[in-house]
Amino acid sequence: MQRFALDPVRDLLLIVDPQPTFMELCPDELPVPGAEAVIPVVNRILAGPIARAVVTQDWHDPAHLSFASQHPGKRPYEEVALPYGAQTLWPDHGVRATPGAAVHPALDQAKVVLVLRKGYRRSIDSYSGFRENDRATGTGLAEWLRAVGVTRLFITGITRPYCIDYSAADAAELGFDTFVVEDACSRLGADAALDESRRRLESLGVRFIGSAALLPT
Ligand code: VGL
Ligand code: ZN
Repeated sequence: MQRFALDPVRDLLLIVDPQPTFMELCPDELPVPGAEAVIPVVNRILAGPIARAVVTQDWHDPAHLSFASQHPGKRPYEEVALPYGAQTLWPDHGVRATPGAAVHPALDQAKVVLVLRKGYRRSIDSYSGFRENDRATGTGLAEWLRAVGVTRLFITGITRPYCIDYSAADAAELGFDTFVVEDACSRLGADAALDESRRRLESLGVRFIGSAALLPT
């Protein structure tokens, strides 16, 4: 198995949306099967040689347009057309400053040097940590990473094929050497959609690895 010689400046762990709102802890929000099990895997990576991490946090306006509740007659998982294109609708989740939107209390934040909130504009969703769903509004994350010398990203968290895969695609397109740590990511939806997204990511140069590649030998 390939193990990485990790550099304290160039290498960074990106932890996407490690929030109770996506866990069985919040059954009325957006529970993703297996999401809570990601936390101990991420903590194991954080206890290893990786030096720094960034957390992204879904931080939605209470009347966010990605919520089905904002579209009379629509139900979660249906799509609507927004000015920037098709938007999947979700149950209310990740509402700013609510308990479900907090960073999960069991996540070891010792190496977390930035928590970046996204999706806070009512009318634009943001799956990716880099660009909102209009694909034009930047979050500033790429510029921040470059400013501190990061060139290689290992992506973990919640959930494929949404916030993780969108973040990975943008990271690769923005020139970062990008790895998805498969066993440190939750999954939502059909295998076929996950496989199709994986193939698209691989065509962009994203590689898929296991968390053992980031642990000491
Ligand atoms: C997410 C759907 C809506 C995610 C966030 O974290 O993957 N998915 N908001
Ligand atoms: Zn969201």
